[in-house]
Amino acid sequence: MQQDRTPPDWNHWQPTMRATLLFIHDLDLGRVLLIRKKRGLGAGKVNGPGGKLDPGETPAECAVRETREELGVTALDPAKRGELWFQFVDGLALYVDVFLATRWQGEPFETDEAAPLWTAVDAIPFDEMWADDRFWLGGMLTGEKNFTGKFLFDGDDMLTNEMTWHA
Ligand code: 6OG
Repeated sequence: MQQDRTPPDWNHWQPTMRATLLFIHDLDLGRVLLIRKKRGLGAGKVNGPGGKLDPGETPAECAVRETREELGVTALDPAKRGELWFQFVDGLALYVDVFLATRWQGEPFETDEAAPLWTAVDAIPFDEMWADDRFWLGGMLTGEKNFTGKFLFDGDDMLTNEMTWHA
């Protein structure tokens, strides 16, 4: 278990928890569906919908389920675009699969977990988001490449970052 502020040896890194994020990109209107998260890890922040994997479900199933639970919207074409490796100095090692969808059913509504925020792609409120998001969210929405991001966090503070983009 990691207890210090030196970056982990990513070659031998093992997650202790798996989760997902899903971003619905409305290509017609140039907007992305974000949330203001009301509870769980990152409560109060703006993020995409998502959450922890349930036993037996695939990451894509988790991403669709969480988006439906949090916003009442069903993503129809989720495609994996990236993965995020988060080591927290308190020991949490969180692996997150990131999905992008461009087709969906339903109008988002507020739930106990989240409030929907349709946001112009050129006006994403990075100051209200986890610090890693500015390293990959814009690039994912405006480019074709997939990404891997590896980050060391102390609570809300990002201590190190490593980004790779690949075809
Ligand atoms: P629940 O507590 O909702 O699952 N998450 C992060 N997302 C970003 N963009 N950056 C981080 O930096 C994050 N740490 C966690 C992944 C946790 C949710 O919070 C996201 C999941 O969707 C450290 O079950």
